[in-house]
Amino acid sequence: AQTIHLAEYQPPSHLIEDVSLTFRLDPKATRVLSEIRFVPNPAREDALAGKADLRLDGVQLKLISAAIDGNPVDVTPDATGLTLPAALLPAGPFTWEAEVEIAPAENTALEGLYMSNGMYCTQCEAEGFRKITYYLDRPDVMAPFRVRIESDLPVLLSNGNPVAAGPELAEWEDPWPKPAYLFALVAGDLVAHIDRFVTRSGETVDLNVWVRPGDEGKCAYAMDSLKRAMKWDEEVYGREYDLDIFNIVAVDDFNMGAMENKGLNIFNSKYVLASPETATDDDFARIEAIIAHEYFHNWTGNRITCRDWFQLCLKEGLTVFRDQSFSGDMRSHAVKRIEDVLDLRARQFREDAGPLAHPVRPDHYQEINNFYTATVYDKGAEVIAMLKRLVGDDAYRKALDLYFERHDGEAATIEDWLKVFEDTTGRDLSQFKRWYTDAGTPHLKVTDDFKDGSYTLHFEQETAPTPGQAEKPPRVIPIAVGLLNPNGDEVVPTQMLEMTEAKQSFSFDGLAARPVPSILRGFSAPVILERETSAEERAFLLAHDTDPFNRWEAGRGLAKQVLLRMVTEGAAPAPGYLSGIEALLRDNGLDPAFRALALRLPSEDDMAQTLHAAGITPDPSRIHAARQDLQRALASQLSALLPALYTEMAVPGAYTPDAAAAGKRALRGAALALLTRLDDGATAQGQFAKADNMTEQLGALAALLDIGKGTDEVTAFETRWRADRLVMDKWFSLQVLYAAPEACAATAARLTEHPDFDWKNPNRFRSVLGALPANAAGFHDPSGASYRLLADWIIRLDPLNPQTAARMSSAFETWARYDGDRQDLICGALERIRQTPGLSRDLNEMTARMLG
Ligand code: B3K
Ligand code: ZN
Repeated sequence: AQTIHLAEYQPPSHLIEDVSLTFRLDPKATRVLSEIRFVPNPAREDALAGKADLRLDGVQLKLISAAIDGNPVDVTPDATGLTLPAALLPAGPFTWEAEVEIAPAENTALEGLYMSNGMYCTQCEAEGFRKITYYLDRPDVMAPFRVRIESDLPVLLSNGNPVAAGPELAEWEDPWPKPAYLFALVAGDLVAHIDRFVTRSGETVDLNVWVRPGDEGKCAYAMDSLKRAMKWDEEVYGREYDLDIFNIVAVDDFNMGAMENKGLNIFNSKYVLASPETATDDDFARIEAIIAHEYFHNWTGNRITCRDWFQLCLKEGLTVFRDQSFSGDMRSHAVKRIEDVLDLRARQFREDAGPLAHPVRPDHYQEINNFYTATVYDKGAEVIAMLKRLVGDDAYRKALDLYFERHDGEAATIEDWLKVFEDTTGRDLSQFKRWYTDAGTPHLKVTDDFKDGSYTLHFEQETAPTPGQAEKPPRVIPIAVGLLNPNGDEVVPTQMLEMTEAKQSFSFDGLAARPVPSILRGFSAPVILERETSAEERAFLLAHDTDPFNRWEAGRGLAKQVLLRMVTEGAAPAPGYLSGIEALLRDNGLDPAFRALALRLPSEDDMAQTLHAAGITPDPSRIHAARQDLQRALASQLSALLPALYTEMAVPGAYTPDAAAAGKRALRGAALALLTRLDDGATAQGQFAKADNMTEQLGALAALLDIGKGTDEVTAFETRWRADRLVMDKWFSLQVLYAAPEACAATAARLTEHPDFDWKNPNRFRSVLGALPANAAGFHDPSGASYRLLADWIIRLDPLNPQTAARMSSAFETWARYDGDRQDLICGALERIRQTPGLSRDLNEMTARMLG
């Protein structure tokens, strides 16, 4: 396959002044009529001189007819598009008209125009529009669109504002120039949950959340989140909405979470539909975050878009950073930060440490869909958070104002983005830019000394080579540091140290005694901190640190130390850790959500990563056993406290999804998981039987499955929820997640035989085959059965849906961590995928990168 390079960027030969599309919808033979006004690009001399061919993208299209300025032209498309030779093109602007035929009902890749439960919908990012008609399908070509939809379906939607409607007809006009990847169309038998929003400047916007009949009762939270996001963007970023109407549509068959199409966001129904009975607290929080994320794209992504797909982090990193700030404002910044860092380490650090490592701004790809990654999204957000820490809040806001003013209506680059910060602050950001161009997670080694009242921290940064990048020059690292007195008081409040050298020291004078340092507060940079820290010092920080992130981090570090010694030396759980956690749990002044996080042990995959980084080959079965032992030790340490905590954290009254109630339920759920190990599941069985919300019902079921019980509850759950697709996804996934290691593959295989295992639905596919790698000991069972099962299913899915198949294959990215037998088994599975005839470009690239 062809590799595309950032360095080879060329402006398009032509620009587009406007686009008019007509859709005659039919499942097997939809006709798409396009009328596109092209002009030679003034930035391309060859085009101005009439010497540039016009190459249009087009994939799986049946060309019916084509004309230029009304004169029929005879062109022969190939597999990826068609070329209009320069000789055929008028000197100035001209109109291209084409009629093509496509078959949405046969589109299983869920890219382009496809059908889901009788409803038509689209997904065009990144390059799906070329499956709809011939076009310059690249983000730097922006145009206003007019769309006419002809269909007998009752609801017909597209981007922008509605301009005409008639029997079996609707017309939409989007005045804001946009790239084709933001195009959307929806047609179906849908009902709306409606509301309105008045913008800061007094414009009324109609808001609709469109769902299948029967789901109307599950839209309120999505709508409420949308209105809060709209208000927040006005208040915090000064950004108002810019159309008369904003539509959100929930679709059951969707490759990812959601899509920010202009004025017509399309969502995986999982991130829209919620009721207390069917959605957990985590579901509610994710809905709030994703609704906000897609809405925020209206400015960061749509009004200002990306010049090319290498700049993906320009919109994604920034929009993730914005949605994280929003959720923090809506809930708790401390808790949100811990959750985000947990996620970053679990997915992005893991990616950065393996064969799929790539820069936040990659410089080459074969299939762009393979680069919607934790690195581009989550590390992309971290880079912006660091930039904000370095320049300060006021300068950040000024830079953003300039960004919106300078680049509105444009397709921009990371260089443009950094330039607005350089222009507003006068800083030189050339070294900072390495965060965008260099892959890998820096390791930050710290030592310290104390002499004559002066305390010095010595830092050393080092980043291991990543694929294609051997040299890693030092980066700018903002290190937030505070110092505590041995009595627990803070002597030096948080300071932002700015490290720019490979080795650098910072001193603090006038101290009466040797302080205890609290380093990298708030996780001020996405690095791996390495410092020899005694268990006593961690316990001290767990008890006294004023920075909530580092307080949590101290407990985390202790837990890892304890687990590590349990795994490698068969040591008993250290009493210092157990009592430290107990003291924290007993502190009623602490947010329950925070306490719940402190009680959560590092995941098995996290421990495997930690062991590997320490030069020890991880054995997933031993990690699993040690983690189970530690849970039991925690349960017995806390045996006096747990029943009280469980009762105290009960939330009286009707369920509400707010952060305070959710935090109490989280702590109650964590207490239940431990209590279940003491009372043989009695409390969990009781909770399961009478829970009036999904958080408590699912929490009880998970607690039971984790101790090898819950058979009756699994059946009862299925009977009750069989008709609810989203709840059944949870049912499928929980059984795989909590299966005993040796039974995991068989459990997953059995579930794939279930009559409701509709493997063509990505949510259902992920609920079983995505849960398999999430059960670390089960996935890495020495028999290799899980590796084989996952590979079988990836091979089966690939011809239908390459995007989802390729994404699932990254479960194998950690093969190099493990022992020789497991390496052979994993690489064997990957090799088998790679050798499959007719493999997609997506999977071909993924397997090649993983196998090297
Ligand atoms: N921009 C979309 C992701 C598109 C993925 C294409 N493979 C959702 C988002 O990040 O908001
Ligand atoms: Zn996004």
